[in-house]
Amino acid sequence: MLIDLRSDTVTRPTHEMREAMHSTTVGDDVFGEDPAINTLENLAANMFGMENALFCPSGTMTNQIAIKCHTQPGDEVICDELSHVYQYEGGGIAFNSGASVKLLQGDRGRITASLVNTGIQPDDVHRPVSRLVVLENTANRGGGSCYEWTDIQEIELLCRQKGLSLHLDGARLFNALVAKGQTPEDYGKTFDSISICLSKGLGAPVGSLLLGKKDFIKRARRFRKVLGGGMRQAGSLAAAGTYALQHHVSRLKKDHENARAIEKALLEKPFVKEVLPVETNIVIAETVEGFDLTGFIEKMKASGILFFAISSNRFRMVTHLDIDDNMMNKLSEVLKNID
Ligand code: TLP
Repeated sequence: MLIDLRSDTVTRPTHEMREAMHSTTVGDDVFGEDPAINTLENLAANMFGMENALFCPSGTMTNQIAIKCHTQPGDEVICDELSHVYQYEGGGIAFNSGASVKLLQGDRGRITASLVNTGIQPDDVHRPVSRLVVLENTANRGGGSCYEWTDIQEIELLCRQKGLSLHLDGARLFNALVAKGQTPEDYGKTFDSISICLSKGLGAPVGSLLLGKKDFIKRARRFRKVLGGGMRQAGSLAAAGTYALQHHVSRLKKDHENARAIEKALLEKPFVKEVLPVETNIVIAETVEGFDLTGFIEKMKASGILFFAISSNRFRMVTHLDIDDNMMNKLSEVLKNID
């Protein structure tokens, strides 16, 4: 039995999801003629009360297209220093948009209106032009931390006052909605654009959606083509995404329970100094000084348990659809016997 906690991206489509993929009708999406993709885009746009949606191959692409649409070269993007858009998208903000980045030191990947305010550049020819704020919810490197709704509202208000656009990297937004009891409609009313991933906690094999106003998505569709992301008969992938949105949202609470159980088990280990408070499906733990993290990861791997170090003294475990109770029991047994 392999227990793969490296990421929630590793899930494989369930039998029912494969059935949905198999039985769908497809067409050429670059011509706007794939019925399954049109269905998925409409479903997501309606869910969030937003005008339109665009199906893309990845969350990196939806984020990068959004940043491209919101900015001009020389503009500045404001985000937390741990943000995926800055840390893990290959320098795409510079590469694709020619924009610079103002990094803020938030709390576990989350920023506040007052922090954003400190990051806004004065109107001065020497400075880049502050143009866009990007939030990430849940915050991956914050250990799956979630925003309080009031904090988001304050940031939105500031953006409106200062003429900044507001984008959400919602790769794991559904985890946040389930954990916090928030609604997609509230997010749809608040953000100028939202990226959601179908291929993480929701368990689809591929795909992300970019949501926004009609004109915005029209421009986004053009950039998707420029980046080579126009996918033709990709309706089977979209059918998996539709199935995921319809059947895999409420079950995320099970992943959150499993993550909390892992947190509890890790806190009992003397080599664990700290676990970032677990709010959703990501567990990030810090080890005590001098601990052989590489050796620990190797030993766990030998017992069939996979996960990554994210720095010399921190590791990450992510729960998901393919982690069942048997695996959780085995993980707990293995952990008990390891020092
Ligand atoms: N995150 C992956 C890795 O890239 C780190 C993971 O295993 O967690 N936004 C956030 C917050 C993400 O965590 C990710 C993927 C993305 C965007 C990008 O999604 P994809 O992989 O579809 O490009």
